[in-house]
Amino acid sequence: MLKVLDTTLREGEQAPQVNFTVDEKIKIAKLLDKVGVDMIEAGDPSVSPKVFEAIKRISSLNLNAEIIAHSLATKLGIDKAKEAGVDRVAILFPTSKIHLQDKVKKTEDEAIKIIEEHVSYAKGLGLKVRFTPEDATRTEPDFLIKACNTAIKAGADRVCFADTIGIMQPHIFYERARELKEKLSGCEIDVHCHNDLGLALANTMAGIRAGASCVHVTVNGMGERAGIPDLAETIMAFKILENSNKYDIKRLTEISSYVEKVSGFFNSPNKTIVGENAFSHKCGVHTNGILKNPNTYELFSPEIIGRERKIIVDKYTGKAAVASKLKEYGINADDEQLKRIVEEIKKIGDERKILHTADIIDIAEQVTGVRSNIIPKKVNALVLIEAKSQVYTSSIIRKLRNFKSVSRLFEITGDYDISAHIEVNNTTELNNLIEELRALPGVKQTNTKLVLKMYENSN
Ligand code: HCA
Ligand code: CU
Repeated sequence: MLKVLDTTLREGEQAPQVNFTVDEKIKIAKLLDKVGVDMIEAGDPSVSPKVFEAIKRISSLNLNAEIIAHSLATKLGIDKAKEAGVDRVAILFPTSKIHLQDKVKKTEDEAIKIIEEHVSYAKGLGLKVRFTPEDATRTEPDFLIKACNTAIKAGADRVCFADTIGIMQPHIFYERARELKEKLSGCEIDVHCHNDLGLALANTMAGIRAGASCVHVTVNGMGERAGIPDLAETIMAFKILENSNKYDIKRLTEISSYVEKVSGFFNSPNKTIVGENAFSHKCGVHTNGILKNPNTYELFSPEIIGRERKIIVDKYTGKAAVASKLKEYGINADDEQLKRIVEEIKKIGDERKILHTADIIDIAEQVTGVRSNIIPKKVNALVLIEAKSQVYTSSIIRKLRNFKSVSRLFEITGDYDISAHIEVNNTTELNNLIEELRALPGVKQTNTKLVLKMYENSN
């Protein structure tokens, strides 16, 4: 059975500027467990006392997932993993010529001895062991097999085929992983693919085809450099392409947002599955199709992961989408009026960038001659935020950028440091959001101004 290993707390925290608190790590581990991931790589306990503490506390939570500590091939590191109470230690030692010669300055024979010694040591402490030959994809195949077999003989029951610098492409990765699977008879293989050329998930899928039984991911794809496959996209690829229904896909957005919020590492709008635009349709040709049958342009329905499809109205939009938007606002327009409304919308789109709901309503009122008493469906507010004196305003800004309902942020002078423009669906949501903003680390106090009317300057 295919397994997912999430390493947000180890590889993910290796992303620039990402540092989780112990409590945040515990919450992430619990959320991952609810998604149903099979293994959680909770960190390398030798990195710092807090990393150690987090691993120890996560190990004691009795989650369903197997808890793993990462470690270099040192007895001290392995002892710490044992002390942290994990189920398994993942021992890392490089095997490629460049890493052996230029980084750790060891010969191949010395490497074999180190691997043998440390895997048996960990096994002797009663830990399950995964061996990761670092830079495996650049390792000469015969030596890779030799190093892995050494680890297996010494007690490792999993080895990880790591594409440490993201150099692979699917057909080559498939062949290499298959060779490994065949020659390491019986041993389970993990794949850990870096995204330096954007091929991490493609290589990962090829690895599965080749017989790997566990794939490494992080929430939002965080990690060193360009990171590794994203948890949500990997699980959805399993579901859609491999028919795997093992994981709770409704929780993918929740965990992605939480990790965005506490890491300050935010997703681009076009990010697969969890990105703001992942289910938006804009061009008239597309929206026309979508409104008739969503399968025309959707691989799967956003509802299955608890998201909503969005129809964007602007100069690319055709009559069908505008008519459906007007219907949403309770506005009636006949065919001729609809044509004129679309023309006006196109004009605005050509003049400036973003078309707001108020613009569409305004145009519809002018064209139909009927004044609609439309109360804006959304609640807008300006939240003024004061930062604690020892905190950088920019670090709060970074966190605020991850709240989907925060549309604009200003650093300001005066009694407050930040002004955040927020748009939510109702006052309950507003209340919840303000509570969340107040609870953000570094925020001293907030002051909220409700927006009654909003005007956009057209020049
Ligand atoms: C690292 C190396 C690693 C290890 C992968 C693994 C890699 O950053 O410490 O243990 O499976 O990419 O080689 O992440
Ligand atoms: Cu890595």
